[in-house]
Amino acid sequence: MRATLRRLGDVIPLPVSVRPDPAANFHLSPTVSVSAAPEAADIAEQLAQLLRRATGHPVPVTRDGGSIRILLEGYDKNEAYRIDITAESVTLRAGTGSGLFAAVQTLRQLLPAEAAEAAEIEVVPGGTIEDEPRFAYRGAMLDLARHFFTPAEIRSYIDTIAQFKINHLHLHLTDDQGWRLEIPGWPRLTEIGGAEGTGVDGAGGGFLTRPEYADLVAYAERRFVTIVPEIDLPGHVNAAQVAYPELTCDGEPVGPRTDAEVGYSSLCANREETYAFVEDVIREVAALTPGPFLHIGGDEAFSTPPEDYRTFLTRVLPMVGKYGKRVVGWHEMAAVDLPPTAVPQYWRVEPADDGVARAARTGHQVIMSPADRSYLDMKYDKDSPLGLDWAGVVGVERSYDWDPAVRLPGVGEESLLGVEAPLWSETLRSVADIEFMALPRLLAIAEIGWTPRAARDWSSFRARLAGFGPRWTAEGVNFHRSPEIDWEG
Ligand code: NGO
Repeated sequence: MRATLRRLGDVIPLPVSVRPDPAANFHLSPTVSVSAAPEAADIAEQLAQLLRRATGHPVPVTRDGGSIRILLEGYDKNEAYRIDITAESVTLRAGTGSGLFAAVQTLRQLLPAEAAEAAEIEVVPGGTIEDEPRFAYRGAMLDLARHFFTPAEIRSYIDTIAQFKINHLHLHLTDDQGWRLEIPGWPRLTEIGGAEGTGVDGAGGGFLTRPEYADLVAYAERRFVTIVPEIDLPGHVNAAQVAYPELTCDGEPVGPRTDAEVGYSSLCANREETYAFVEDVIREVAALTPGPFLHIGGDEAFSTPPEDYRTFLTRVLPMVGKYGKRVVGWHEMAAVDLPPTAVPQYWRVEPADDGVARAARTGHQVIMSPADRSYLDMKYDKDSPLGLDWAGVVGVERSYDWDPAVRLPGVGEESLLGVEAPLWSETLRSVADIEFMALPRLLAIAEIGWTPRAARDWSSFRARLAGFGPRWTAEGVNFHRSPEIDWEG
């Protein structure tokens, strides 16, 4: 690999302010060390591990006096941080753990990719970075229903997204093909809905036990990622109805499905059994989830008559609040009057009068995930071996060159909670497949969510992205070598 000194601004997402000082490069000597107060000790250890891997040096962690210092002070704004790099020291400063974690992710990108490179360049570029996010919510979504990914595979995706300051992982846990989270009192959901062969084309199978889910939440929390669980209702419920035929309107059994059709299944809005089931599920998922959000789906309920859809949501939306969570739902949910804190997630390609702008006018915050820009499961081009193309093909420039605050009339900057990049798994089977679809487009969505609009520019992004080629190659990451990028190395 060709070793080149990184420039201070070679970071994705691009920081708000970058002031290089080439006379002040910091030397990664064998005695490099990290210090932090006890409250930031875990972040210090995470940084030390990155440094050990990047340099091969021992990198001890101490309470104070390290050549790299982590200070929990100043910048009381959530996730804001500052990094000062001089010839003598590196200082990371933030008023919150999330800010310090963000600072570590920035510094990580300025380190050599591996020890062999470190032996050649030996320095981190000097200067000062000051930074804070544009949006509070920067999300990625993984579909566990169409293809189940194991806890280890999900952890790997958490590691990937956290590097780019994505701070929410939305898990699509249930759909027509499978049910992927254990729910007390409803064992057949996962015994049947998580059995071998429950996935598109019968691939895979599996589900998360409650301890496994709790471990994932904790793993994500250590990386300042909040898990957002989704139980898709009232449509996309065939797996639940296979397990419990009493959840259909006529009580007749239905067969398992491994095709990728949508819109054929629905819970029955006029049966009390429906609400007993939904309340059990929402209560259990809320109890397992420390984060503030619970996603109830609401999309593509084509076989739920509109009146029943309203009846259903009017009963179910308050349940989420009752168990202490803020409800998120796909934009179809905005057809009904929403509780004040409810968050519609917009995934449409063409604007339509679907209530999202009306919700924004009445003070609701919106998550933007337009499929033609932010869906990581769309093909890159017509020859992509994986992915779908119903929203068109989405190359890297297309995923980067749009702005969420002007996407939908009536939904401006102040109405946005943030952006999310969903990854649906109809065509995916492995971590290598996830990486291939997410990298590099996830970085485009990450930068849209973090960097101020005025500072963003495709040619700058394209040039910074090129530098990840050698890094990902060294790490064995299966990224898509998009022809729009002049990959280095
Ligand atoms: C749609 C649909 C999903 C599909 C996905 C594939 C939403 C919100 N519902 O997005 O069921 O898996 O497209 O791209």
